Amino acid sequence: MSPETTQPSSASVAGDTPTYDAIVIGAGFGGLYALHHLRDEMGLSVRSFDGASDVGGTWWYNRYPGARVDAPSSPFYAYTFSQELVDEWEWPETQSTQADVLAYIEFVADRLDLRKDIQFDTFVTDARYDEATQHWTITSTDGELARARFLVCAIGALFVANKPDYPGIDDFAGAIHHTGRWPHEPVSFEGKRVGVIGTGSSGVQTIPEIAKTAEHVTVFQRTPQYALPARNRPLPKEDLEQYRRDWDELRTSMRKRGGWPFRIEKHDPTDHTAAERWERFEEMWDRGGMHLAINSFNGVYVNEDLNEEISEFVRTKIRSIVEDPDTADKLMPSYPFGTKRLILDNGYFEAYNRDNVTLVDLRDDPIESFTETGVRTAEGEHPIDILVLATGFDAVSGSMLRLNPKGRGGVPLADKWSERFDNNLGMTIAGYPNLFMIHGPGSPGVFFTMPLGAELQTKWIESCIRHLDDAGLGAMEATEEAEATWGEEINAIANRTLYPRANSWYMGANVPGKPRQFLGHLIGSQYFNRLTEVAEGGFDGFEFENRVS
Ligand code: N01
Repeated sequence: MSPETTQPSSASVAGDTPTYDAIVIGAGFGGLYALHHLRDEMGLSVRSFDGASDVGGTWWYNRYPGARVDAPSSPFYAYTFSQELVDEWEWPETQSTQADVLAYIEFVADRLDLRKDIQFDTFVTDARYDEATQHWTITSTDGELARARFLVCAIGALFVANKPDYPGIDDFAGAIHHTGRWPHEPVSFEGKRVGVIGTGSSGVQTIPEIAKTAEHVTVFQRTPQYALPARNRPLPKEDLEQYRRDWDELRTSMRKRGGWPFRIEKHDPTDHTAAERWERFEEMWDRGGMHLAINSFNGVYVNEDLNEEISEFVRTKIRSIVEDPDTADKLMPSYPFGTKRLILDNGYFEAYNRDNVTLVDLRDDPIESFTETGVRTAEGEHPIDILVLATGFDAVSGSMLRLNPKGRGGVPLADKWSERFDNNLGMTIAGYPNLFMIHGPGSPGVFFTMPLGAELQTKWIESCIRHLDDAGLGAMEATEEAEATWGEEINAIANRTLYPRANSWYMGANVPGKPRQFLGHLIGSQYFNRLTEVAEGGFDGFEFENRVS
């Protein structure tokens, strides 16, 4: 599909720079909803920009073989605001593929006529706030793009690729593909020796797919992972019809239950013997998806003993699937279950039973360097033709730091965030008036269903804009005191759980030198109630400025 770039319809011009009420950066789930809502529901002039050639955001970039939503998704990993969209889209499987999610996003863009207000192939490299005019100006490498009163950064929680800098990696003569920047033309693994570094969600999804055609796959694993069987299956038509009929109610449940509509079956572990608990683990494993984590027993993420029991249960499962005991040993995870992103697998552990898949445990046999033709580890050479980097992202804060907006006094965000990602409500930053983040640090982001989270955050942006306009005000920004309190709240919630025990990207631990700070709000329902309370209570924790013009 070729992207459309039209001239904006309702902008004014200051000097040579088109000026809007709002600029949205990003045309993924978050940015598209923000464009629709601010433009169509609020009547604002809005211009969107995206570095990609079409809509989709994460789903435009992450097109590696095997890419799927890492949750049982259909039809809930989608927009919830429109019954028409729910009625018109057919989801074929319970765990949607990347291609299906992207097709859905393209359908929504068509249906809401969004592309006419998006400038594609335009990577925004800078954003500056002008205190005198209370406007943001954004630029690309080609020069000034636009100005607006409000800047919405929907630039992706998982966007900035994390690339390892092993000695000699640039000397490797074969193709290198990062899962988060996968080529749009097909990549053939037929007859190729493939090295895969990384065994997070992306690696676990792609390794079994690549192994189907490659001559050989060598997996370089730094940390073994818990992965649960996805049990993906066709979504029965009658289930989809039922969801459509119950949509209003389901949507309300999603809002209250962490983004998914299903009631959690609350079992107290102390009401059961160890044998009964094990039996229930088996039942949840057979059901597949996230059931083991969310429906087995209360307290999986806080109760160390229960967590160790589930951890051992999954280790037992891995041992029962992987035939070679030495390989199985290397695959044994040791951190608390669920404290790195839980992974849904479609044949990952089984892939190690193939003759053409080898596992290198980097804890015992670290990578020393790359050569033109392969990887040299402590124990020897691994010749490869193609290198796949499934090494993740500088998550959540990375894309804001790459944009590095300049706020009051021209202060770059990178200065403010050099040691902590201070912000208020995961959406606003002291010193950066009228700038809003979707899925920023300290918001539920990946811990909630992201399309619904973006809808609810955008509704809050609406209440901010209405508050300003109703009172004749020009700008609002978080106070530093509110940021400090918010940071303490986020940490307090995380510290009540086992999450901080793992070296995860949730903690910023995957990127060398990144401040160690829990990056999300773990209780989505509480978070969104809080947004409503702040708006209805007159925006405690914010400062306001009169409008200058
Ligand atoms: O990235 P990851 P991902 N040398 O950071 C390893 C979402 N997602 O792309 O664990 C060697 O999880 C790293 O090792 P370690 C999902 O939320 C969504 O897989 O840090 N190895 C790890 O094994 C997910 O959580 C969908 O020790 C290195 C791997 O690379 C998030 O994206 C689909 C290394 C990175 O795992 C990120 O997943 C897929 C190095 N220098 C993903 N650096 C959906 O469908 C890193 N690693 C929505």
